[in-house]
Amino acid sequence: MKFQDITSVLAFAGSALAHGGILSYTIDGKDYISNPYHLSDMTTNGAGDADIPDLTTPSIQRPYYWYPVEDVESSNMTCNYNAISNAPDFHATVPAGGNITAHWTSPEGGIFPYVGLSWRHSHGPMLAYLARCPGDSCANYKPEGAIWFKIAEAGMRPGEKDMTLNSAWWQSEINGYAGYDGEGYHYPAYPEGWSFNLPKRLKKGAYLIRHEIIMTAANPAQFYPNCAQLMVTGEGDKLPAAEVLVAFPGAYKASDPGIVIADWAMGWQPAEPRYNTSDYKMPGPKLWTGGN
Ligand SMILES: [Cu+2]
Repeated sequence: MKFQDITSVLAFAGSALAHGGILSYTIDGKDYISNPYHLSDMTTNGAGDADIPDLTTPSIQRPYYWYPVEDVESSNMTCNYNAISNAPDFHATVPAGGNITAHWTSPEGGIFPYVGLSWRHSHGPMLAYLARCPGDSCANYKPEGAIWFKIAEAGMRPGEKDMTLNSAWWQSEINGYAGYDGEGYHYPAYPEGWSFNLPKRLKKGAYLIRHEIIMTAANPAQFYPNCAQLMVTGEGDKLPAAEVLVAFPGAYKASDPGIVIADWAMGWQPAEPRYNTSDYKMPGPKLWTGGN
């Protein structure tokens, strides 16, 4: 079996099984546990002694479900299943310009141990948006309407010319996609995650941060939005103008070129020649750089 054949099989299995979300955040040097739904899925499927998060631990994260959103018009595009944090007033404090790192995991699907494994998808972008919460807190706030602005995105890696390859994507490289050494797949135990800094001059206040992975090796594409609560400090004075704000749902169409890149999907290689390109069009609005 050639390497390409092996990765094709893995991509196929992964598309069906390997869902997930953000397992933890590191924000301004401090770790925050996530808030996943459906731990019963994990225990009934035999998570055993795996290190399952304790959902009574206060989390900055809005709860999420392992399974993807597959309809860009779904209200679950906003913040996954749109529940309220188990600690509504809990925000991660971070100065404007401070660092945000998100660690993804794929704990579902019969691959053991569940917790602490790396993300299992590879193709497609990672994006991050902010929405300002009203008043001084995101507690119980339901984000609706055109309030989101994009602050970070990561698609294909520089120099990559074939978007059908796992290794062409930051999603794969950053999150520790499996390496195959001839005997088996080796997943890093705790990938370093996706890291970026907030805009340096972002106005202080309470924000929801919405990270998103889009898995494009399927049609429909799979969306994995995760939201968490931030309290931004500092003396920044910048916010984007209303015309660059987008809504979720609403920011994407299923037919957007960066979302449907699709028939080669599920690993049926060789891909059509049109996918041998570095020309990937990132979905959503332009990055907002006014706060830098
Ligand atoms: Cu999946």
